[in-house]
Amino acid sequence: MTSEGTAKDQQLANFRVKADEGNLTTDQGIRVDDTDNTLRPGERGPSLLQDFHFREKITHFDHERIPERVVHARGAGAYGYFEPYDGSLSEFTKARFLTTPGLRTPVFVRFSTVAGSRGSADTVRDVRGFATKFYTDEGNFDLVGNNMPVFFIQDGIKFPDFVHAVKPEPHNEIPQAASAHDTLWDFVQLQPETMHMMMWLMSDRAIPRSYRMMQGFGVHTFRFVDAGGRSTFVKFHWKPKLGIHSLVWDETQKIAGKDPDYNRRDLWEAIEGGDFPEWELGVQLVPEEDEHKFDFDLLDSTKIIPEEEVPLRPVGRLVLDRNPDNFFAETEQAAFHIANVVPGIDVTNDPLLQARLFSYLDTQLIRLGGPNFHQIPVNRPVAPIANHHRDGYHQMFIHQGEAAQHPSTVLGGCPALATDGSAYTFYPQQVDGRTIRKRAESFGDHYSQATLFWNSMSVWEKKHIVAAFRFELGKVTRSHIREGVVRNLAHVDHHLAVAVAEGIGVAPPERAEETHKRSSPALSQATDPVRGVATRKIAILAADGVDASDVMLVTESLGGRGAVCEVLAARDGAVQGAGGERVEVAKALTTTGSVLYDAVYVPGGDKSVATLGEDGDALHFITEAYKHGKAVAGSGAAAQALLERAGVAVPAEGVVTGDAAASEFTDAFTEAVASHRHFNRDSEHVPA
Ligand code: HDD
Repeated sequence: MTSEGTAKDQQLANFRVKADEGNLTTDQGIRVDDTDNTLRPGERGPSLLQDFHFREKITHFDHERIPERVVHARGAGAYGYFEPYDGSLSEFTKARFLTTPGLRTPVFVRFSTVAGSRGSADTVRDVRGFATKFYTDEGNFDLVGNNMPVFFIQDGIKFPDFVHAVKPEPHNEIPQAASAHDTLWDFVQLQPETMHMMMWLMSDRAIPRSYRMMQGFGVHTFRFVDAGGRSTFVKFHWKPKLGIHSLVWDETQKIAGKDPDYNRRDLWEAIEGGDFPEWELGVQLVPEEDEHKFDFDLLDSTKIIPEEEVPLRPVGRLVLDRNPDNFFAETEQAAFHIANVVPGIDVTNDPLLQARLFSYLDTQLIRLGGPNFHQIPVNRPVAPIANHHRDGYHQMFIHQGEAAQHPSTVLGGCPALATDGSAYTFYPQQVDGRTIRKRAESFGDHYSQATLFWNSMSVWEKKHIVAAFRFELGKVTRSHIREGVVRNLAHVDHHLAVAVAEGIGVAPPERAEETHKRSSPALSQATDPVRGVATRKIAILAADGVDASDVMLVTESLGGRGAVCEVLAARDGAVQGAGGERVEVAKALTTTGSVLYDAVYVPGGDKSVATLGEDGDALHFITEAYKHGKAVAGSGAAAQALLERAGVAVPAEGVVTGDAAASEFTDAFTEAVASHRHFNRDSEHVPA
């Protein structure tokens, strides 16, 4: 993609190095005429130490890796911009990038999984990171959030324990990128504060269909500060324009093998194709004086503020419109830090947040090899930098001047302190108390919001959650850990605890505990009103003799509404239509799978349908798509019979049959795809 010409793009342009021009040289600029043979005395002699090109090439290669992130190692990033809708937020914050209508602030966003190594699969059950660096004209603001609004622990001092628990076990480094093992669940049973987050992790939120289809949350309560110094508590939310959609657990495990880069590829291809992903930023605002009006503590990151209690206020939009030029230089070297705040935004006493204020800078120092990582192009602010920080590993700036200190007459008092009100000032919070290691009592309720989440789920969401608990705990080898988790679940919901216990060979809790009946509809993916076929992938199964006009009608109709239609056949190349037409094949069936598509269509053409009926890959493709709740369509009697042979119920929700030339058919198929999945149509087929 071409750059949008933001200040950040102009800055980055100075660092781009073209790989497709000039002569091959060493790092010293000396031209090289042979990079395939080491220097040696005689054709069969030993390699010589004086071969500087060979030594330099190998040395550089040996040093190519940097330590991967200790968490969130696996990720994908993109550039774009943020634009506020209007200036109305200036009542609460003086942050210019949030309050200047029409001001486009360049951003870099990195999405990630948490537990897996850098080379692990994208579609594992995990939290997703959603980290945004705003290159504002007042300095960088990093909103380092996740796709879930709460966290596992309340105090950051527990973070190493939690991460050690979820990472592969230390003796054999198994399992990779998976929470289904003893140490994680042992931590969970012993730390009931994890329960709310575990509900989110066992829900479909942990297996997003796409980074473009997931929410983001700042998680903590932050502060806004207005021009007059008044503070308001704020929670940040990102809502995806394409709706909040997830995969199916069975599907994710198969995708992990068929396309481990599934989410990364999806983001890359959408941006390359001009389908720029978009989110709306919303905020929940709580006046300072209302701090204690909730039945939970605003400083407790294991709690949400239900949207029904404090509605979301839309602020602006985030658009990602450019892929990085180089993964390592940009995405891998991107360094986020929760302490990167700009005037108008401040932190709170949330003990999880406070720990993060230390951890992120510390981790970048080891990961990026010294204190000058802010000079790496992706991390550089577009706001000017001027200070007396000097030297250090990888210093890229050539600082001029005969002094590096403040105060200094040699430098004439420069750089000058900002005394005109433009400097960052901390909110003058009153702090008083005795030094103590103690959690506030207001952090003591670990179950009510886990129950709230459970109560808010639709039937199919509840089924998926039960199935997830059963899967995860089914892999736990120690029975006392399984029992401990069920005991915790009994405080969340009796039916949930019983359903999980029954699946994992644990005695179900006998007595139902008293739990509340409140719910928050905004928590359910089933109530998400956003629907659409844009960028959805539709597989068209074909063989020689296919009705080419069916293929064309569906491709034009759904393609015209933004879907991506691909013809799949036994072999790559092309198939011949019933009328002799050439129908291009996008992929051979053996190189792909139903799990990589959102819907499947079988066009008419008796010979084509008969051939597909003989093809195990094609039949499996249809059966599996149906099992995963996807839209399935067929044109003509033969195609309908083929669907039925593959186990598809006709009629059923999300199953469309009929004449491709009829607008009712394409409209119904469009509607079925737009609904994302059809989990209600046949519970026997739904993996629950
Ligand atoms: Fe963290 C990375 C999000 C708690 C310590 N974290 C990291 C990233 C995200 C988050 C999205 C990846 C950024 C990127 O793409 O480079 N972390 C969160 C959220 C948390 C949270 C939403 C809770 C609300 N994190 C948290 C705690 C600690 C850390 C409590 C330590 C006390 N996180 C780190 C880290 C990482 C990191 C070790 C690893 C790599 C990095 O920072 O740059 O410093």
